[in-house]
Amino acid sequence: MNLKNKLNFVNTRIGFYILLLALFWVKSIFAYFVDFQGLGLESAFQYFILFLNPLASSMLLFGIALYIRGRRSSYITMMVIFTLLTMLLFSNVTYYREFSDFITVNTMLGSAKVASGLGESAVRLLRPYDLFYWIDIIVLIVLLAMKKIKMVETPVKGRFALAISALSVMLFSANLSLAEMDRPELLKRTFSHDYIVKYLSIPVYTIYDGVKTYQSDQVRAQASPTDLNGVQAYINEHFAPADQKMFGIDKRKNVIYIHLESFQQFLLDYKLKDENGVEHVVTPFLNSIYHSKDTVAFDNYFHQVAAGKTSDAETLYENSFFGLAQGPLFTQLGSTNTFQAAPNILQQTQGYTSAVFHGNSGSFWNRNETYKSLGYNYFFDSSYYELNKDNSFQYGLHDKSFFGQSVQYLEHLQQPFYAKFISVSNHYPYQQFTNEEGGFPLAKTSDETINGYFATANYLDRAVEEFFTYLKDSGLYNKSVIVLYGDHYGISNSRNKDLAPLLGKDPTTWDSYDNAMLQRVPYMIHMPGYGKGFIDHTYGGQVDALPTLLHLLGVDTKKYLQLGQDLFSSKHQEIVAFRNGNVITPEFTILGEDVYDTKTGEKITNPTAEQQTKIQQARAAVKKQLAVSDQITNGDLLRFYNESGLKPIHTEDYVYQNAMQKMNGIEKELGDKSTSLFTTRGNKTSTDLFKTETYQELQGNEATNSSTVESSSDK
Ligand code: GP9
Ligand code: MN
Repeated sequence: MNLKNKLNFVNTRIGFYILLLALFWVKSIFAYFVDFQGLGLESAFQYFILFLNPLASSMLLFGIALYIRGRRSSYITMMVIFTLLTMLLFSNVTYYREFSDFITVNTMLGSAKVASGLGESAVRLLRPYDLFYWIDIIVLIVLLAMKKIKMVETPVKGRFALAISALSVMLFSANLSLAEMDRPELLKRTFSHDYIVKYLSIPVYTIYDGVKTYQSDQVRAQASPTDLNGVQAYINEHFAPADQKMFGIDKRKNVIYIHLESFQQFLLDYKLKDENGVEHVVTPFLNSIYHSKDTVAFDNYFHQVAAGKTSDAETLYENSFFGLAQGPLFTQLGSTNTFQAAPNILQQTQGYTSAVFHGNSGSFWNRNETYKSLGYNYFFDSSYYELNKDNSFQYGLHDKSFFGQSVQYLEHLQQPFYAKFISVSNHYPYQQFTNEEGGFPLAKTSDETINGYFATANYLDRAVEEFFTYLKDSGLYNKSVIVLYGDHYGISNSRNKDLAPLLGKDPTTWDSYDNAMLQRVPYMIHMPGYGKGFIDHTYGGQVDALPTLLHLLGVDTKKYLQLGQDLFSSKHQEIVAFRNGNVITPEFTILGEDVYDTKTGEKITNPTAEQQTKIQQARAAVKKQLAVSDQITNGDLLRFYNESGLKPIHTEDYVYQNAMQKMNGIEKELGDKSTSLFTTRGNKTSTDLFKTETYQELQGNEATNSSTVESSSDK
C-alpha cells in the first residue's frame, strides 16, 4: 500500500477512528513499559492481557463519536476524546513518577492537594520524551487543518457504529474474564491500583474508581453527627475498663509490631514429620517467645478479616473496628475517611513517632494513602529497600533482607516509637526460595500450597530471630514491647481437608466447625523483663488488640470510639465475631444456622431453652458490633467526633519521600535531646549489629558464617 492509499484509508471516518485507536494503544503501551515500570508483570499471560487492555476501553470510548452524523462534530468529538484520554494517561504518568501510584478520582477533585503533594514544582517531573505523548495530537490537528487528512461527509452507518460498540463490549468482557482468571476477585478485592491498571487499563481504572467513589460518597453524605449517638451508647455500654495490674506497665516503651504473614496458631509448637519419620520443629524461635516468661500469649484468639486480608488486619489493629463487609477498607475509604488510629493517639497523647516498614510497593492495599490518614509519620515501602530477583518475589522483599535492611532506618526514629514490620515471605504460594534460605523439609500432601507452608513459616521464624538478636544487641529490646500477630489464615478452607491428616484429624469427618477452629492466629505480647508471662485462654479477636495494647501503655481508651475490649479486663466478653456474622464463644460456634459445641465440636441440633437464649444473645451481640463498625466506617462518623480531644489529621502534611533526610534533620535540630538509637549511640550506626548471611552478602561482606552461627546459638 503506498502513502496515498494509506491516506485514503484514513480519509474515511472509520479509518480515522482506527488511526486514533492505534495511536492511543501505542502511547498506552509506551507508558506501561517506560513510565509504569512498577506494574510487575509475572507471566506471558499477563503480558497478553496488558497488550489487550488499552484496546478494549478506548474502542468503546472513541466509538461514541461514530454515532454522530455531522462532519465537524463527529471529528471534533473523536479528537476531544483522544485528547482527554491522552491527558488522563499523561497526568497518571507524571503522578506515577512522584508517587508510584495512579491518580484517584478524589485526588483529581481535590487538585489543590495534589499540587501541594507534588511539591514546589511539577515541572521537574517532566521528561524530554514526554513530547511523544503529545506530538500525535499536534500533527493530527495540523494535518486536519491543512486538509491532508480530510474530514469526510459520509457518516458511519448507525448499525455499524452499534456493531463496533458491541464488539468493544465483547472485547472488554473478554479482557475482564482473562483478568479474573489470572487474579480471581480482581474487582471485588481491588488489591491495588497497579493491579486494576495492569489488567484493565487506565481509563477503566478511572471509571471504576469513580463509581466506587460515588457510591461511598452517597453513604457518607447521608450520615450526620446524630448518628454518633447510637454509636456512643453502644461503646459506653460495651466498654471494658483496664485491669489495674496491667494498666501502664509498658508506659512510654517503644512498640514494635511484628506482622507474621498468613501465620496460623497451629504452627506454634508444631513438628513436621519428614519422610523418615524425623520430626522438625517449624518455628523454634517463635515457640520460645510463645512460652517465654516475658510473654502473654493468647491461644483462643481469632482473625476477623474479610476481603482486605492483610489490610483488614491492619484496620483492626490500628483502629479497633472492622474492615468492610465487601472489599478492603484501605482502598475504598483509606484516603478519604477520618480516623483516630493508634499512631495518632500515641503521638498526640504520649509523643510517639510512628513508622511502617514493608518491602512491597507502597500502593499495595493503598497503604501509601491510608497510612497518612492513620497518622503514620513514616512509611518505608519497597522504594527504601534494595530488591533484586534473588531476595524478593511478587509480594516484595524476603523477610531476612527486609529486617536487615530496615534497621538503617529504625535507628533514626525518635523514641518512643510505634513501629510496624510487615513480613511477606510466608505468603501464598509458599515457595522455597534460595538454598541458603530454604532447607526445611516440605510436607507430603497432594497440595503444593500446604507442602510449602511449613518451610516458609520456618524461614519467617529465623528472620524474626535475627531481628530479635539485633534488638537485643542494640539495646532497643529492653526499651520495647514487642507484639507479634498472625494476620489471617495461610491455608484456605478449601484446602483444609488435605491439611487435616497433618493435624491428626480425619479428612472425611472434617467440617465447618474444624474450619472455624483453624482461624486462630497468634497474638503474643512480649514484654522484656515482665517475668510473669503465661498463655491466656481467653476468647478474643483482632478487634480487641488496640484497647489491650493502649491500656498496657497507660493510655485511657474511654473517650475513643473503639469496638474491642481489653483482653485483660474482667469485663471482657468472650464473644468473637467473624466478619461475615459468624460467632465463636467458649461454649458455642455459630456458623450461619448451624451451632456447634466449641469444646467438643459436636453439632447442637436440639438446643435447650437456656442454650437458645445464649446463642441468640451471642448472635445479636456480634450483629450489633459489626453494624456499629459499618456505621462508623461507611458513614465516616469520626469526622464528627471531637470528644476524643485529638486534633484532626491533615493528610497533605504527610509525605513519605526523603525520610532519611527528615529523620537526620530532626536529630540535628534536637541535638542532645534526640532520642534516636543513632544519637544515643553517639552518632554511631547500629547496622553492623544485624547479623545475617543474606544482608551481609548484599553488603559485599564475605565473612558471615561465624557471626550467623553465633547469633543463632545464643538462644
Ligand atoms: C502485600 C502483603 C500481602 O503487601 O501485605 O497482603 P495479603 O495478600 O496477605 O492481603
Ligand atoms: Mn496477609
